[in-house]
Amino acid sequence: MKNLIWSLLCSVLCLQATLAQSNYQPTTENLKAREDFRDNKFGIFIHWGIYSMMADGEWVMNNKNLNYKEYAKLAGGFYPAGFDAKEWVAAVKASGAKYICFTSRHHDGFSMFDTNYSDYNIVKATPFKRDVIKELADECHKQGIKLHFYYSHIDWYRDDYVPRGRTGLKTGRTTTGEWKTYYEFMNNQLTELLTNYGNIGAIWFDGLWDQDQNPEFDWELPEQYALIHRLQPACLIGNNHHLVPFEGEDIQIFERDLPGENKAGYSGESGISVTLPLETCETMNGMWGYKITDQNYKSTKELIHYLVKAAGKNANLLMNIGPQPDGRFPAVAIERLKEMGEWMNTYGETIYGTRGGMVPPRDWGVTTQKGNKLYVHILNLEDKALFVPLTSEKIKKAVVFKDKTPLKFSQDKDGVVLKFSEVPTDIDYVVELTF
Ligand code: FHN
Repeated sequence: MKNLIWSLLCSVLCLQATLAQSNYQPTTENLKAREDFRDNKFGIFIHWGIYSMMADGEWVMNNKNLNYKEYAKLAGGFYPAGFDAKEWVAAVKASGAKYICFTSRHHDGFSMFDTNYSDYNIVKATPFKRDVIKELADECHKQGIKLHFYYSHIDWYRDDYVPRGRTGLKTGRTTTGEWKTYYEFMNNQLTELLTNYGNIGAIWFDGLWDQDQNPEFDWELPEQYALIHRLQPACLIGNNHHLVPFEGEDIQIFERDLPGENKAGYSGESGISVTLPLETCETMNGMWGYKITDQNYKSTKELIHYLVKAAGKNANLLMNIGPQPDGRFPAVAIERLKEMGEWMNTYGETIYGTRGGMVPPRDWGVTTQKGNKLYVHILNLEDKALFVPLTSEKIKKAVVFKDKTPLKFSQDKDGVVLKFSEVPTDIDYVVELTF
């Protein structure tokens, strides 16, 4: 039954979006931005809001059925004295990531920027009184990091997010308002976000799935998308609706899974776009927003493997950090960023600007490709030889990427065999093939 409702929802939503946006023609700037986005390969997601004070993730309001008026009191005590945009951006830059996607407003409805359309924001409702998005934007522009905004379509605080979806039902908010005012509110905020903070790389929507039991619901996305593209034609639109992209969207998003996989259960969509850039987001520990009890951080090796596997599937990795209530990144996160950056300093050439390689992912690893080079990323091999099923190109040269030492290989009609003097044990043993 659930599946039936879900497929019905998908059909209605896809139809709505397709009909109304069938004329979407991305501008030249937008097409260029898509390619730059693909080239960048690696971004950092930042989930930060007043929920960090509860130290139990960004869904705490819903999960603990917190009354919205009581929850709002967190704002009165929010003074993240350790927040320093310069330090954040420097730490991100050190990892080799090229962009940040920051939660401008999450499902709890609290705006992390100075907005004229709600006083429930970081400048007007907290003693901190600083527009962290302004500081972050200035610093990103200064340090050459692109800035993207996460924007929730859901609101567990306002009374005009109607009809109710399937979450935030016990926050005590009334539903006396009208969708029309909520829709205007969102568009006004999006206008602010795309007017007051310089060039923005992407708007990353989330929450459409909240209405999956209400398939008739019209989110009026086409007009919203048109507004964004009118304000900043190069700004990419992504929507984490867990469906194949709608017309008007510029990237396809996956959550906690590589394209084509669905271990986490958020990626049941029926296809992978062959034209749009792909991005998958993943947490560094197990939670998006700061959670004090979750110290279960993935190792640097696991994170590098995820990045490399994403690149091998032609996708970017958007890796998440949940800053602490004091405004600092957790120390472990900073350590991981640093170590990933060290790896990227050596191997970035095999990741940035590449596309998924002509040899599809295998159990042993993946390939990436740029120009006449194929990079064979060996992540998991217990042998001194590797068969690479590459038949379309004649290989002229094989070297170990890190020191360019020549590697023995043979090629016949079935593919290439690479021969090693020892079993490769590097985090990612990269072989560069020239064809
Ligand atoms: O509900 C959100 C969640 O809090 C987080 O923002 C993630 C990030 O992909 N998206 C939603 C769940 O799909």
